[in-house]
Amino acid sequence: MVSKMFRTRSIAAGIAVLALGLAACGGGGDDSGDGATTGSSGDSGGDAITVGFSQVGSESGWRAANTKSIQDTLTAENGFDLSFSDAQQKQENQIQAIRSYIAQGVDYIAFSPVVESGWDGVLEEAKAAGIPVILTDRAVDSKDTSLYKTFIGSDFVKEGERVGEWVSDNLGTEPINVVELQGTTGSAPANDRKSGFADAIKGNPNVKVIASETGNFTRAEGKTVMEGFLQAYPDIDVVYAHNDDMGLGAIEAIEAAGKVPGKDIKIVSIDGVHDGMVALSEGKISYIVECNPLLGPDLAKIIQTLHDGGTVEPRIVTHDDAFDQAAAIEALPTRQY
Ligand code: GYE
Repeated sequence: MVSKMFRTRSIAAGIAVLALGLAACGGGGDDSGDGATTGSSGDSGGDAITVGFSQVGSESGWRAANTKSIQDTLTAENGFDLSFSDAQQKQENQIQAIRSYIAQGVDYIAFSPVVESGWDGVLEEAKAAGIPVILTDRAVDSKDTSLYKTFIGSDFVKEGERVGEWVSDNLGTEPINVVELQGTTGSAPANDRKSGFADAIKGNPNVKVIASETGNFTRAEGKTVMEGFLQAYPDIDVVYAHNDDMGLGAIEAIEAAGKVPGKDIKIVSIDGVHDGMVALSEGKISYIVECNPLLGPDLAKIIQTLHDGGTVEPRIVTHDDAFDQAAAIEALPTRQY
């Protein structure tokens, strides 16, 4: 269990001070939060480390797994007093939450920025208050990197590239029309997954992206955008969805239009959440590059390291796998999310 919880390989290299007293994390059991807008894991004794966490929202299966990982790890049992808030995909809600954590005087602030731009002001306020900030999952474009201690999360450009390479190698042996379902406009994963994919296919003239629109990382919007694509373009061969949920929405739209996902139109996506992996195992999705949402244990280690006076690398990249149908069938029984 413990080794699973700490499966992120690169973390060992990223953290200067190791051997942290977190072996018992994963005992979990604290289910404060559960979707509430704000919540604290409550009384955890005088010397608990107080952490304010501002989450993006609850837009996807990935996000649900990420929230659970954070809430299950930053528990009173593990020495933390967590205040958790859900910004419902709105930057102004995140800024407000961060300001309230500053006002409360928490020991640490962590957040997953919904978009990349527009954070300098509030990050400067946190810095002036002497509260270290940790970015989890998504990046900010602030030039002043002293505004945060580290950014832990996946390499989204690489994820897009891996999907693009797979499409180019496996489907681009003949001319194909691709439609792209982008993530939330202005978010790091949408920007990076788009550019990574575009880079990977640019050497193959067979692969053409004929339309690209945001589905905001949700199943419902992925479905609606795909319905529009199906009406506008009679000759779609491949859907590139920036996350599984939008791919699953696209499946619904394709089936409603009387076509067979995985045969008439192939789908490739990113995340590797349970429902996506099931669709992959059934052949409805053709390929998934994983994005690991289980950042809670690493976040706990980072905070504990800083708290003990240690230093952390400014960028910690998590490890992601990739799956085709056979790999999904094999992986599904033991997946944690
Ligand atoms: O891929 C998507 C979620 O930021 C990596 O956000 C995360 C993305 C994830 O909504 O499903």
